[in-house]
Amino acid sequence: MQDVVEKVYEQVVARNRGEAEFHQAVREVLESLGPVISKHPHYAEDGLLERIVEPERQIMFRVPWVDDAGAVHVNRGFRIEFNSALGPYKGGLRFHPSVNAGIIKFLGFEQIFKNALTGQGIGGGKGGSDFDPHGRSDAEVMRFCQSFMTELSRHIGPNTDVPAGDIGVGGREIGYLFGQYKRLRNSYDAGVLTGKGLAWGGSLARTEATGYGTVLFAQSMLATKGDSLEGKKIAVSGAGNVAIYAIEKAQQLGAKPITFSDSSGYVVDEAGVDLELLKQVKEVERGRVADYVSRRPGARLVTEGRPWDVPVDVALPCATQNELDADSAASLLRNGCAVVAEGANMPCTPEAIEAFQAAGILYAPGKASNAGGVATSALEMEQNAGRTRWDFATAEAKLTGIMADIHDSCVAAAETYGRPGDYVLGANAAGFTRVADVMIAHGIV
Ligand code: NDP
Ligand code: 2IT
Repeated sequence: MQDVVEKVYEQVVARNRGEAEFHQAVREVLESLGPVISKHPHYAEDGLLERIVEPERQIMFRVPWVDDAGAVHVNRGFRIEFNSALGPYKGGLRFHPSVNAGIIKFLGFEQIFKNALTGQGIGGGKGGSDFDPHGRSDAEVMRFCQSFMTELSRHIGPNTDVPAGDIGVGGREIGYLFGQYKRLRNSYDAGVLTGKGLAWGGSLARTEATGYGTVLFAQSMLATKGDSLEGKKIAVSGAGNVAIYAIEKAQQLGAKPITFSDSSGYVVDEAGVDLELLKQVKEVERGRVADYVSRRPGARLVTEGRPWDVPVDVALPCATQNELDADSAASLLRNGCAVVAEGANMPCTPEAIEAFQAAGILYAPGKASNAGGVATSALEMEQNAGRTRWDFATAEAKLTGIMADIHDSCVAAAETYGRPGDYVLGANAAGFTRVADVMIAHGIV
């Protein structure tokens, strides 16, 4: 790392003790900025780097709620409003027991550059809670969401901060959150949340957008080599929103996804994933991956490890951070995997990324390849503001165009800064310069 960015990184570590994921996300961006700052030294002036790594505002709050048996639980809620240079803070809410300030900060930091890459008017933020929705009844989830929103509602608004879903937060949770927001504010601000139901302000294609976008990005990368996804075997991790729609788009493009996973293990289905069954098990029944295997002859469940030992051409990590490490990368490379596109946020460890780049395979960082979700959220905001609703084809065509533009701006930035084909440098440089230029225009704020 260059001296100037190294100093900023050291300050981040000293100031945010113990927040390993935040350090990791900052390091990855700052490491890319060396060539950018060498070419344009003004980006290191006026404390710009020091400002960009410091959230504009961090909110942490108590979330008390009562379970079905009458017992009181106290969770912790977070909203980190990281950067509003480009527009209202925008980013999801994650409900998972592993959530803490460092996790939300890493996600919020990534979101700044991801949102910038979309070319839309959205700043970066993230939030969530250490609440675990698994095994909770609808009524418990509703009471939790209502308590969470009772505090969050003071801080958000269609022009201020616009949350959406992430791990553990889908259509059901967004519904309960919106219901409580509307009640507290006495105002039908559809644009305050995205990922809404189609009957009350949601956008067609938002549910599909992240997974679809990730696969479209992989397809664009392959196209630079005169290749495509047609006939390729794919390993997908996760079995949630992103994984399911990555599988769907991959199948539409003639590829063959053969794995998926959740925290109980992974499934290998050499015949190709039965998507209708997977949706039934995960979206309708909220079941475990074992429920798929019990109904699908030929599929097997592996309860140890991750799907990266399965021989495939393409890997799409779509579960969570640091789920693909150096050993997994070595195993994918040994088996001839030539494309990795991140559907999750920061799923590959720095060592895994290094291995992919050293091997010269196509590797896309999540802030570029999974940006389709937030991009379609911004399209939802646009429809809400215009009190209109587009059909599926219109929304999907816009998503496809945005993903192609993100791909092309990563390629162009990687070339500008002297490392053609390096999507990490390309994504960080293109995202950073867009935010940085606007921060400079806004003065020292
Ligand atoms: P979901 O909650 O719908 O699904 C998450 C999936 O990943 C589940 O199968 C879950 O299994 C698994 N998973 C989560 N945490 C772990 C863990 N610690 N260990 C093993 N498995 C785990 O979330 P999404 O699909 O929305 O999100 C997946 C990833 O994509 C996240 O990194 C998220 O930040 C990212 N993302 C999401 C976007 C969106 O629009 N939803 C947009 C861009 C990125 P289990 O149920 O057993 O926990
Ligand atoms: O990580 C992400 O980009 C998301 N969870 C989606 C955020 C959004 O506001 O749609």
